[in-house]
Amino acid sequence: MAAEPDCLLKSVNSSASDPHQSVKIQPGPVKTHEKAVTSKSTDSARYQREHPPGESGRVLKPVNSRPSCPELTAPVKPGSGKVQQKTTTSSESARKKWTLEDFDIGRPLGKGKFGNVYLAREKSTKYVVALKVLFKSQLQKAGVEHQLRREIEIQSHLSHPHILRLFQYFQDKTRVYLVLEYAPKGELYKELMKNTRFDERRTATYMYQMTSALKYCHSKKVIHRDIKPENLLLGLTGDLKIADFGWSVHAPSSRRTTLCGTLDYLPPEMIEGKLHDEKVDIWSLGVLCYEFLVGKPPFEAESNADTYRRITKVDLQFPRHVSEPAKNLVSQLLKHDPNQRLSLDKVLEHPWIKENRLPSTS
Ligand code: AK6
Repeated sequence: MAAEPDCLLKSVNSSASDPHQSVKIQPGPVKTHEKAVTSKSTDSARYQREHPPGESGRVLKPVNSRPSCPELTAPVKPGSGKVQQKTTTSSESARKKWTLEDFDIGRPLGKGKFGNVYLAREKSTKYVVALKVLFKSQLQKAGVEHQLRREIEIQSHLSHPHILRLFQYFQDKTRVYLVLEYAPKGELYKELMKNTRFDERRTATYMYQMTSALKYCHSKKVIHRDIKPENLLLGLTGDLKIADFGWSVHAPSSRRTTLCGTLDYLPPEMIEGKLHDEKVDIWSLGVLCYEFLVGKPPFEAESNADTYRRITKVDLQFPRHVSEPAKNLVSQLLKHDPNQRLSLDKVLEHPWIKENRLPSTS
């Protein structure tokens, strides 16, 4: 288990040389762990393009690339000893903290409530990332420091080809920086708007990728990923990446349905104030599949009250163009009783998914 990054944000009102401000550099090559996840990782391909063999020096590395190695996810306090990697090239590299100086900053990728996301490149490795800049004052005002800490803690335990990586975080006096995986093909909801809806092959492919990512999350006891289209990004090969917290990237007005988007994806048990578990994600998966196929979520209505009503009644209707096998899958996901919903394993094995999904590109 990684330590909670509890030193985060503490230096808001203290000096810039807060001794607890601690972010570490990972020495050694980054590509080794990519292969464990996927044989054709785009990150690893990019790494190889940008890091000729034999190049040494510090390399940006996922905080979560080694679940068995808690030191890699825990902040390192100055003076707490040397970094454990045998590949350490110098004590300087082991001690080096990330700062803004380590990055060339490029174009903005998105605006958010607490700050913006920029394309950025780590200077020494030329590794391209998305750098999210959050203002401590705004985080404090909104009372979300704890939420951010929790998100970082969760994220540090996740490593999956269809979940956006959090590589590192660091901070200065006024800001917190999240070093995130860059998803070159951008936001999925824009693709959906451009295309109105996706065909069954594309939908089945996304559904397979979502399901495998959710299965991974559930195996780590992480539930309720906010899986509406706004929170999904596309990698270099068009593969899907769950990039939660879309709300803090996009302005609320970036999409008409954003304000009621959370309602559209809520399962009956949450609306009805009942206890809920990981099966809420299976419901959301059904809503997502419908929205991909149809172009709008299944229970959309004029008012929130009407949406709630339609959800609790599971008032589900399909346009004629949706095939029977696709309807079969969505109907089995959108069951009022959480225990009646198809398991994630059965989603992966569903005939419509198996027949329509395109081979993995990630
Ligand atoms: C954008 C792109 C990449 C990257 C793991 C903030 C928070 C209070 C995240 C976050 C982890 C944490 C947070 C956000 C994300 C994103 C897009 C997604 O802000 N947490 C305040 C509490 C919690 O990911 N993820 O923000 S940022 C990115 C684009 C745009 C085009 N391509 N690739």
